[in-house]
Amino acid sequence: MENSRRQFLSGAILLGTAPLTGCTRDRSIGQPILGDAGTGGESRALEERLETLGFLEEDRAYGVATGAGWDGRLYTDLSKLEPDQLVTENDNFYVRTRYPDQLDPSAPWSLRIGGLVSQDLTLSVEDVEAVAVDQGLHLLECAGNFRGGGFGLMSVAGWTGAPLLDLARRVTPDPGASRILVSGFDGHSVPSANMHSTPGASWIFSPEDLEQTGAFLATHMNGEPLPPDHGYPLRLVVPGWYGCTCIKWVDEISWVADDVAATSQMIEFASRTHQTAEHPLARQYTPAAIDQAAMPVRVEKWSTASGIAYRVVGIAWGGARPAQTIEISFDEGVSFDEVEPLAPITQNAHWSMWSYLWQPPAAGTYSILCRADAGVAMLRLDRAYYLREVRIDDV
Ligand SMILES: Nc1nc2c(c(=O)[nH]1)N[C@H]1C(S)=C(S)[C@@H](COP(=O)(O)O)O[C@H]1N2
Ligand SMILES: [Mo]
Repeated sequence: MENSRRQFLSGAILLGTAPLTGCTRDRSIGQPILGDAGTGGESRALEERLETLGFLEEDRAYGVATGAGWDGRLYTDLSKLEPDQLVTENDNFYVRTRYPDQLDPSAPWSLRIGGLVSQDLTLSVEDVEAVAVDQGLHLLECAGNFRGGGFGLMSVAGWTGAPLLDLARRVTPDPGASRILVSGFDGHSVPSANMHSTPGASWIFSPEDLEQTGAFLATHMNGEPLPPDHGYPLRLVVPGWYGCTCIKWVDEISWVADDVAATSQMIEFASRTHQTAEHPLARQYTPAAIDQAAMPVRVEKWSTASGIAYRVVGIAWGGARPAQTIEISFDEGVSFDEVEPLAPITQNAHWSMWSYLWQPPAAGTYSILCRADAGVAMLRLDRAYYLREVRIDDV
């Protein structure tokens, strides 16, 4: 580390960036830093942005909804992210499963709260809206996010919603009822061409899961009513957990017994949520939480006084608390160097941005990998899940 740090520092001097004042190792990604070389210093050294390089083997059309039903998709273009533009607009927010053609958006909606309870309760959307509050920015990521799709099954929005646990507790559960099933409409006339075979979108949570994550039933997204494809009129958001738990078109909250069977959705997503097996019982599932993750979102090519330089811009997300450092590797993880945080945020409910000034030693194809500080849970980073490749022709 000492060695690569020195190399980085000499590289920074070569590029004429500002000295890395205040750049100590004990700050968090996303915390404000005085004298951050990622802003003023860089812009002085980097004269003109010549182009933005695409990543290899990523080939989607971004920002357009395609397909229908379960196979309907929209991939968000993450290359456009800026520290002051972290929120994804509604029509650019990723879609996994489009509005069910068997639903009628103008028909009245009812939410049934029942199961093992003394008496069921039915709420209207207006009843939920009456207790919905601003929930802040939260990231959603599909557990099946993948390289070919530019990892674009991931977006951030500002949400309004009602705490799920408060709604569930409007009824009185029976003594044996200790878990909560959230279920959504899942009827599509067109069957899925590929993996999705089992209809029924539902997930079972413990009250503690719902409490700790602050899970809420969303009514609005970025200040607008939920768009049809995003679960209109009610959808679950489980902050910090994979999208497969964030049931759309929610019509039922049900108290269930502790030994209840896992739902087909939980079994279908068992490997993608990193379960050790397709467990038969709901209580055997570990939280479908997103570990600390990080990846580049674009590689910019710049001219400088002394030639060509590259600026890698990336994001960090997931994890229970902000990582202290994010490091980047261009040699299949042999050596790593620390990136510079770009924008201050105070929490890690969504992504934060970083940048890295890069002088590739030679033309060629480079794989880019990231990691966080040792001791942080980062299962997908450990597995090189977010590997991206870039081709450099000019150094
Ligand atoms: N009813 C229903 N809810 C669902 C799904 C579904 O197929 N049906 N897909 C889930 C998955 S896998 C993901 S990643 C998120 C996607 O939410 P979005 O399309 O609003 O981004 O919705 C979840 N909720
Ligand atoms: Mo997903």
